[in-house]
Amino acid sequence: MEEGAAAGMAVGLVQAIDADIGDNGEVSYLMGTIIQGDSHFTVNGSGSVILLLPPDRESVDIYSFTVRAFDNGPVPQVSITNVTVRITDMNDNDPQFTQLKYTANLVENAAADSEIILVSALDDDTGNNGNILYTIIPPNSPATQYVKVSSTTGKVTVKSRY
Ligand SMILES: [Ca+2]
Ligand SMILES: [Ca+2]
Ligand SMILES: [Ca+2]
Repeated sequence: MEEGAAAGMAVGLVQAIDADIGDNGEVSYLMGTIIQGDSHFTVNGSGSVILLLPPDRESVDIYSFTVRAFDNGPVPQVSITNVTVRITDMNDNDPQFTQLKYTANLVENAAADSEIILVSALDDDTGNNGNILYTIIPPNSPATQYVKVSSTTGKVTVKSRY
């Protein structure tokens, strides 16, 4: 399931089969113990796994817990199963530069492609959601006559000799 899902949502159904008839075969469910993660989920009597709190993948990306199935017989028979919920990423984090401000010195007449500075940003999301591209803004700013930035590495270099 994706992070950002609303609390109260049913994310799955656990079902056990009991071959007995009548009360002896009527199955109910209870939340068991948490193996991994915390109490973001519960299970109702009919076996629906319910989300209690919106998950944050950057905090916890896998939840694992047991669910108990028991019949309605005078001496209930019990069975336990493991449930694992994997949280997939939503793009809910902005990239953050590792410094608020970068300062560089450059000798005059520096050759084209000389490195001026390396800027770097981090993004807590995964995959494309955390993939960072660098660009100079606004794209037509006077600086772009003289400097360029590698969109993938953040390396700022001299575009043409000053
Ligand atoms: Ca998040
Ligand atoms: Ca995320
Ligand atoms: Ca992001």
